[in-house]
Amino acid sequence: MKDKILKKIEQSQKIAIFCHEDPDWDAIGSLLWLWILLENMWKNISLVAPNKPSKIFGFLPEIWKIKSEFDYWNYDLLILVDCSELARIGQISQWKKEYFDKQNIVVFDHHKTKNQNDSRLTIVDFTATSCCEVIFETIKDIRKQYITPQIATYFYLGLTTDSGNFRFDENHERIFTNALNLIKFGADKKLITENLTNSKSMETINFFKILLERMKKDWEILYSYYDIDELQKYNVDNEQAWYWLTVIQEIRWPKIIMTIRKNWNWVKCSMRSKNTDISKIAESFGWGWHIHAAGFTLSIEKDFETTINEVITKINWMLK
Ligand SMILES: [Mn+2]
Repeated sequence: MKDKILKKIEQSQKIAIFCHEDPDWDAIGSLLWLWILLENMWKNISLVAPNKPSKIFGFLPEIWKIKSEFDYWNYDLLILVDCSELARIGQISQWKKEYFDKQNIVVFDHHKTKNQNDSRLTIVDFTATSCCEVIFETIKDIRKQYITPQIATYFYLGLTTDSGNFRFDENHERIFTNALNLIKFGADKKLITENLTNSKSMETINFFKILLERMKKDWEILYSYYDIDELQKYNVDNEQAWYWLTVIQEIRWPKIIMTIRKNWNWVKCSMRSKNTDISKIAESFGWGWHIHAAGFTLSIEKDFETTINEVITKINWMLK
């Protein structure tokens, strides 16, 4: 399959690459490495993220190449990274479902999905910590020559962030072997540490303070919430607001920590856990992902507060 997929990419001339909504580091790394590689092959490439990437990616020289619009032209190939389902690329796929039915689609992913589409060429390994790891393992033996230091840096980006800086309960031997190999390929670890870990803006910390003040404990769950309309006031975006979740993960007791975010008539819940399989909880809401990082979206029936209470009660009940 690896060789078949790589040949398909090599034989295509006009290619569009998509990642999921609210792109994270892994999604951005998975998009940009392909751009660097394919542009070197003189191909015609479009990079698409359903919404504008966060300011935190600003230090990456190629970030401006990622667009939030798609032209629906004739492409030889579409590639999905860090997601397998078209629903994850949001409005772009929902407006013109029939367009996507007719396209050749390749998928690189590490999320558990219910609706596997067999007509696509897919490499989905949900035991992998990141999509960057999936792509790196796909090419490292059979297309070694593709991995430039810049590309190795992008892979390292996905590897380190999706593993919570090598803290999560993953396959340690696999992830450290991949990290070491990426360093050998020239990955710039210093660039990533300086711009990713030690680079929070004061606005990010001020918003973090708001989320701390709202933080609530309900039996096994520790959570906080915000309305995306508030972000503008604090001059932060969703990815910066995410900082809350990374810090709170360091508290010992809760089984689950959760960020609850209101977007118009929708509530998006992102969960993290240490020893509890939360992918099953997310599945019960019709979504999924990983054992220790999962999420789901649901519509608001009454109001934001009622929805929060219903979600927390349901999850606590499932934990019993
Ligand atoms: Mn990922």
